[in-house]
Parts: sequence; C-alpha cells; structure tokens
Amino acid sequence: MTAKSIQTKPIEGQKPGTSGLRKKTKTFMEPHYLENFIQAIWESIGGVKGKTLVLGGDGRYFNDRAAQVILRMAAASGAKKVIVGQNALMSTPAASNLIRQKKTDGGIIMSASHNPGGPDEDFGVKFNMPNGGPAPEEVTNRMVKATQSIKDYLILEAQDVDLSKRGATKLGDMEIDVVDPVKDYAQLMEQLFDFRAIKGLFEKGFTMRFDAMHAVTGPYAKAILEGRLGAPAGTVVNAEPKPDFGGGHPDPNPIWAKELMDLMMGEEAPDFGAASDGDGDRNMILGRGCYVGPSDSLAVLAANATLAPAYREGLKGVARSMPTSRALDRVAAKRGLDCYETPTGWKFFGNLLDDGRITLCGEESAGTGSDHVREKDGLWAVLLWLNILAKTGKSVQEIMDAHWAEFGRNFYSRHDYEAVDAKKANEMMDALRARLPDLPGTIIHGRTVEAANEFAYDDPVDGSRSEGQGLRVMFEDGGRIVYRLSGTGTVGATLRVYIEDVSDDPESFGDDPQDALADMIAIADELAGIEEHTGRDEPDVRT
Ligand code: VG1
Ligand code: CO
Repeated sequence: MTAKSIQTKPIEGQKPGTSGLRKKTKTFMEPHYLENFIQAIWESIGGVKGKTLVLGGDGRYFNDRAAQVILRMAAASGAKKVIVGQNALMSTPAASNLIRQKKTDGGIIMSASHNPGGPDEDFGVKFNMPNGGPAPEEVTNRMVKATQSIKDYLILEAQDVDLSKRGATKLGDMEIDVVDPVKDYAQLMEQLFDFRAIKGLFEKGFTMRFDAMHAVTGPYAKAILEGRLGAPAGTVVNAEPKPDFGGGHPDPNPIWAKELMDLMMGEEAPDFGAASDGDGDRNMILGRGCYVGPSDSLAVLAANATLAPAYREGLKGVARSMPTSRALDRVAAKRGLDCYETPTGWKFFGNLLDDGRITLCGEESAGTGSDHVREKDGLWAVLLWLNILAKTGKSVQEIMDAHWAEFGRNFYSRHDYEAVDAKKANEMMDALRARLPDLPGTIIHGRTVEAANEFAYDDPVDGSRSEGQGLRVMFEDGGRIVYRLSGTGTVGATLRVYIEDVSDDPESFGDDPQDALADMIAIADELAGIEEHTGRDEPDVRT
C-alpha cells in the first residue's frame, strides 16, 4: 500500500460554523471536497504523525464512505492509530468520552447533527480536541487558512477496511481498533447516576417513551434504558439509525418530534417522554401533558443536580449560551453559584469546564451537559431527569410547578425563519445594529429599553475575544429579545429570534409561552422589521 500525493486546489466556503463544517451531502461528495477539508484539519493541529484519533459519525448518508476516506488519509499522514466505532457509528458525546478516556489526540465526528440527512440533504465534519471538546476558534481559523492555500493531500491506496467487525486491524502501518460505540459511554452513565433508584422507578410501573428519531442514539438508549435500567422493551422507538433518519429532521423539538409530542399530550401519555437528535447531543424532555422548554430544563437540572451521585458535592458553577433564557441565572443567584454567559456553540464551554469553573452548562437549543464530557449530551440529560424523578417521586409537571414557584418563570420562545435570502437577512441585521445605540431609554409598547448591544465574549480563561455573537435588546422589566443568524444552516440564512419575558406571578405560570409572549413577539418584529426585510410574516419553527 502506498501513500499518494494528490494535487488539488482550494475550494471556496470551507469554513466551519457553530459546530464544524456543514454542507449539502452532494457538495461533500464532489471531487476533493472532503479530502481538502480533512487535510486542512491535519494542518490545523500540526499533523497527525504518531497520533491516535477517534472516528465516528451519526450514520447519515455518506457516513460510511467518508469514514473510509478519513482512515486512508490518516494512515497516509502517519497516524499511529484510529479508534473507530463499529460501522463508523458513534454519538457525539460518546466520541467526546472516548477521546478523553483513551487519552487520544482528538477525534473526527461525521455529523450534521439536527440537519436532515440523505443524498439531497446535509453532511458535516467536525474535529474535537484532546480534551474531547469542539475545536476552538483559533484552531478552526487555522483550518480555514489551510483550505485556502491547499495544493495537495496525502491518501493511501487501499481497499476498504471492514468496520462491521469489532477488534484490531491495520491499514498500512496504522492500527485500527473497531470498538463497540456504546459500552464505555454506558459505563460512564452508570457512574454518574443512581441507576438503582431509576431501576426502582421502572419496577414500580413508571412508563416512558424515548424517540431516537432513527438517529444514532437508538443503540445507546436501548442498551441503557431497556438494558441496564430495565425499562420495558418498546420504551425506545425509532431506535434503528437510518441514513436518511426515516425522512425526518432528527431535531428533538415539538415540530419535528410531533409523534412523541402528540402522544405526550394525549390520553395515553406515559409518565415521561424524551427524544434526541441526529448525533445524540440534544434532548427534548416531556411529562404527561407537559413540554419542558430547554432553558427551563437546564434550570431544573442545575437546581436538582445534587440528587445524582456525580454532583452530590454541589456544582462549581454553571453557564449558558447568551440567547438561552435567564431561568438558569435565577437558580445560580439563589444558590450562590457563578453563572457564565457564552456565545452560541459548545466550544465556548470547554475552557470553563477544563478550568473547573463550572460543572453544568446548556443552551436553549436543547443541549445540556456537564463536566463528564466536553460536548452536550442528550441521554445524559434524560438520565439526570430520571434520577431526579426517582429521587423526588414527583411528576414532571409537579417538578416544573415547584420550580417556578421557587424561582419565578422566564417565558421563552425561539422563532426561526429558515432559508431566508442571505442578503436580506444581513441587511436586516445591519439596519438593527445601526439603531442599537439609540434604543436605550426608548419606550416600545409601554416597555422601556434598558440596554441594547451586540454580544461579544471575553473568555476568562484564555483571554480570547469573540465578537459579533448576536444583537440583543434588554428591557427594564426583565424582558429581552435576541437576534442572530444561524451558523449551522446550509441554505440561505436562518434568522433566529429569541424572545424572553419574566413573571413572578404564580397565576401566569400555566400560560402557553406563545400567548404570554405575544406582546414581546410583536415588539421583536417591530424593532427589526422582520416582515419588511424578509417578506416573512411568520416563523417556520417556534420552539
Ligand atoms: C445551533 C444551535 C446551537 C448549537 C448548534 C449545534 O446553532 O442554535 O445552540 O450549539 O446548533 O448543535 P446555530 O448557529 O444554527 O444557531 V448540534 O446538535 O448541531 O451539534
Ligand atoms: Co447535535
């Protein structure tokens, strides 16, 4: 087997966004596209010679082909070893865990997460660092640079590696270890949570449905919930990972997980419902007749985490991404915890976790996690919820009611306008940005603007600064509106509008957020001129 140097040219647009490089699958399948980017990853980390990497993906279309290319490129560039999930499958949190546990030099995760999969849908690649977390901006900037000057890449001429059988094998001089992607992760979960208490819950007849949305979490959820925890067979549905996720969006929210949503709101609802996304790092939490918003879920987990063995000693601190509701801040204030506010994307939590400043963190987009790995973790959140339910004996609704009674309620919703003309979306953002300095003191619908600015983050650990992280308008009464353009979409621009309002009046706690926020929603449109700029009078998705 010989390593060949293949001549290539820079390809435009190879710039990682919020979470890795995401493009149409067909784009990734174009000649040299994947190869150029992988070579750029090697350049950005000082090469892979002698290094050990982890490799896995969410099983979407092209996952298997891409894995073979990446293995041949790692071997050609002198990598010592690659640990691959069987059939090239591995959830994002499980990959993060393996990278850390096996003390490797990092890993590649093939996923476009919650984006749909298939030949006409999306594919993605991201690199995680030796700490198990997504590459920080400094490294992704180096990747971009490398893609812009690339002239050639190295690849081994070889047959496909059989990734369907576990065990050690070789590709040229490189060792390959094909591993069970579930085992180490399941063991980690068992260390963190009170499995005996959760088992007891199921023994008492507690009912649950977990919708794996035909994505990578299926095998994990089956092994842990139905295997180790004794939930009845059939608790996990849509458990088989499919290349096109069964035709759906593997995005656990009330729109895309509608079947689960309908079940949980109906007569036959089980006690608990949950779902996860394409690569297993997001979660949705439901009780009987009760949807738990991700920001609220984060706050509840922070308030109750000490019920789980891993967090018994208390939390070091907490963090949330800027657009996430400030329900978490209320918990932190009451419990005397430091609370950090970071830009959108998990990569910004890594330093805080590594530095021991925080134990728990999360985002409004249904991602929550802790210092057990350096990614958000869907099943982790589900298991922590189960641990809390088992220990308190309360229902999800009772937990929410008690939480709001103690801390007050932050009504919250995110409105997404998808595939908007990118030029128009940017014009809208530019116009609003220009108006921000004049907004403080203005009264809109009887509410006074307290502050308005564009969010920038100074990392307290390494001193790096990240600018342009979203426009925000804060009101004196505690309300807030945030505007950002998505960094994970592949068509045009996706405008995200995050709307929040606070209430300490128990009478209002049962209200539907869309109703409770109606006034703020109108203000959000008025302030930015969403309809005027984009021509859209309604969002595509409300979560
Ligand atoms: C979205 C979410 C963000 C999340 C990111 C990756 O990014 O808003 O909170 O971290 O997806 O999640 P954006 O830039 O589209 O708003 V996942 O599950 O793709 O790894
Ligand atoms: Co994801």
